[in-house]
Amino acid sequence: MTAPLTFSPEVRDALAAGRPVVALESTIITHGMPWPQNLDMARQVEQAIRDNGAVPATIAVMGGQIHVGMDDKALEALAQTPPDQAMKLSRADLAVCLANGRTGATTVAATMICAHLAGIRVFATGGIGGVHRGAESSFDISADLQELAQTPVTVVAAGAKAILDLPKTWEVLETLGVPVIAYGQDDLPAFWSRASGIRAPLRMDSPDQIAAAAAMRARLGLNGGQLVANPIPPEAEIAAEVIGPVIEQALSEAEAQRIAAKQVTPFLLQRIFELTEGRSLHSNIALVLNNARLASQIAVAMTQR
Ligand code: PSU
Repeated sequence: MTAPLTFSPEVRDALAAGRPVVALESTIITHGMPWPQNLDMARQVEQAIRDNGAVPATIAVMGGQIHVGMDDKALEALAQTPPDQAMKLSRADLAVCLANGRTGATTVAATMICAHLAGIRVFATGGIGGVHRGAESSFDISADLQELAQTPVTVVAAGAKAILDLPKTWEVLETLGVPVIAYGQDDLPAFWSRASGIRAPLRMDSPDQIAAAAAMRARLGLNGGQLVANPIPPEAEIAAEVIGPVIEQALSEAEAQRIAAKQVTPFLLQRIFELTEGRSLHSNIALVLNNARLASQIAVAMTQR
């Protein structure tokens, strides 16, 4: 019995030939960004990966299959799917979605599982999920953290999303034994902003070093992945003093409206988009593209080892 994987011809050929492939998630398309900017982002990210010498593999669940690599028609259909018609899939519900033949968008956690099943070692996204603010009473902690602890995929993100409790998120990752690697700076990035004021536990400055560390984890038999925290490009960042009060406002609205569980992150991202008149989305797209470029370079370095 093998996993229900359907590869695009391009991804299948690249994997068979040992060429670099970068996985991409689909929740960012269905739940993270509005139409039509989501489709535009998905296309641009795939192009950025090609421009950097790798093959993009966008992952989503449709018709009882995990699709690894999607053609433009499928990508457009997914981008047009309303959030309430696509399941937001994590480890807990991936099998249910497949068994019931429903459409599902993969979060960081589910994309890591699917990438690993497909033999893909690198994955680019925007920002991982983490410990939500107020988690001491809500217990809301993203399954992305646990997945990083158990599935051997290198995830390139601009840190965790700044709507979260970042210090607690880094503490949990440390407890889980996940290497958190700031790329090219000492500070951990904070999604829309380059600096968080929190020093990263690890720092690396080249894709080769990151590829070498992944290979060494495998040699040591260590489970789990690595998180590469790549700061947003300077020209696209929103200063922490500017985005901070906006995040606070969105959070208090979420609380007043009793938004909970899987709805929290999409609600906050949408409200911050409205409150910044689109600026947060522009930054989000810029950081995803930046992560796609670095992930491609890491994938290339991995195949050259
Ligand atoms: N990066 C973005 N936007 C997003 C996400 C990542 O720039 O919407 C998605 C990822 O799929 C991640 C999810 O796994 O947000 C986190 O959701 P939650 O906080 O509910 O675990």
